[in-house]
Amino acid sequence: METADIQARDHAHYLHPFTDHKALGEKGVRVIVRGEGIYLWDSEGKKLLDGMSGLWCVNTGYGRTSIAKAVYEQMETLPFYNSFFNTTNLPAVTLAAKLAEIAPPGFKHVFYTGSGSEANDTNVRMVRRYWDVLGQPQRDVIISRHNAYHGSTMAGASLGGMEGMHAQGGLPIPGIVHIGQPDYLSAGRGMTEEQFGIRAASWLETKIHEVGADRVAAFIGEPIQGAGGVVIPPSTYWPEIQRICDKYGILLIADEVITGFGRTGRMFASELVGIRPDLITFAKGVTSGYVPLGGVLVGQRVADVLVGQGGEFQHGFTYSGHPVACAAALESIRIVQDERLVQRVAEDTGPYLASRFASLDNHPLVGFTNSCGFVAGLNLVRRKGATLHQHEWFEPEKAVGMVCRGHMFNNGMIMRAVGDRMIIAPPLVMTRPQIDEMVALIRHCLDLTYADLRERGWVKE
Ligand code: PXG
Repeated sequence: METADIQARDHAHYLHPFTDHKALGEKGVRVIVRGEGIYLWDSEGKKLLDGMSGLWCVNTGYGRTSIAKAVYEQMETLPFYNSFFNTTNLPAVTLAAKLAEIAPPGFKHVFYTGSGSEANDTNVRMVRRYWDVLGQPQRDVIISRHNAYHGSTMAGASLGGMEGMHAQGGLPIPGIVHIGQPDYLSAGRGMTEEQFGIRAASWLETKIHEVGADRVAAFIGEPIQGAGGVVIPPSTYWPEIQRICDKYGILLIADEVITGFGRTGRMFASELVGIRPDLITFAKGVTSGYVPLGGVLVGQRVADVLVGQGGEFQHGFTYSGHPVACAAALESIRIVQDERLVQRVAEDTGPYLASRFASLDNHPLVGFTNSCGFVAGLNLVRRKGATLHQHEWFEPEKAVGMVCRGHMFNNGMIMRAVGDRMIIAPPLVMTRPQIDEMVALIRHCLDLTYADLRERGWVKE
């Protein structure tokens, strides 16, 4: 089929996620047809370097025959059976034991879902069930953060702090409240990063008092915010959050849908930022995105109540513990372990990416760069000031990030724009020479963006 035909069919029938359907129809959709390693090809034969791992998920890279084989063989043997009525299946059990082995200490149980959103819905139901069983049903409020992303189901979108999502469909649902995000760039003026970390964590304690300490069930957060623009909190933030959760006895949920399975140079980022969560949300990288799978890792404290005290938790999905998805996960995790991808990101390619990415700091359009393992971001700046908080940023209406993203894509580089912050989360298999190639490509596209913005008269020299 010709690209134009595919585009016409797409527009006629396919409603895309988070998309202005009318506007996309006018532009024409891009068609991705093939992937290998860290590269993709579109229907016109154009090669693209995928700096976003699909959508933060293709951690082991494209074209893994062994995952395809594992999936094929499982489909032949047993394509599906449910886990509801006193039944289980081999891949689901094997994966559960594997997850218990690689999870932080104290995590022995898993509840499977089909996605990260469903996993966060599960969290809402599970923490409320936990407090019910303990005889404290009034503890039903979950505290989250503005600009968080926790999915797009009713509960996922409610936990998330995206204003645009809340505005459509009467969200958040009752019992979910939000505090500010630990974003030093937008809220840390006049403080050191460390001071700001403590300040941002103190908003949790303030909110607990506002809600009433005996009403708060849990706090949820991404160790590093992903969709919100790779917001890497100050090192003081998470330990202080942990201290506050402990002080009031509230459950801590780490949403590791993006940060799980090696992205930050640890198997789970909770270990990196110094927290001991009670529940961990996962999805995406668990299967390297080859087949949908998500779930909740359940720590000792919650398991003791849910499992230890008995009674039915009336929750689950047809595809909870899907044998094919679990087979894909087992093979993806095997690759991560056998190829020592987590260690590589921690000790070799992660630090290399950090230093190469930081070299973009001297570009006239770059006001700030930072990274953690295999996530990184840079902020486009209108005019640089002497310090971070003296930079002049672009007016949001100009959507300069989107202009930059266009130049990136047209020149074979996939980088995501969140406002005027350009972010990457490359496959964990990316090598040093590929990092050089990527950073050179990003610099070239920044040059093109700069020239474009100068022509429009949007940059100050
Ligand atoms: N939690 C986090 C932290 C996520 O990043 C979800 C939950 C939901 O997972 P599912 O599988 O239901 O999509 C996510 C998903 C973006 C983008 O624009 C990020 C996600 C999804 C779609 C777009 O960066 N993350």
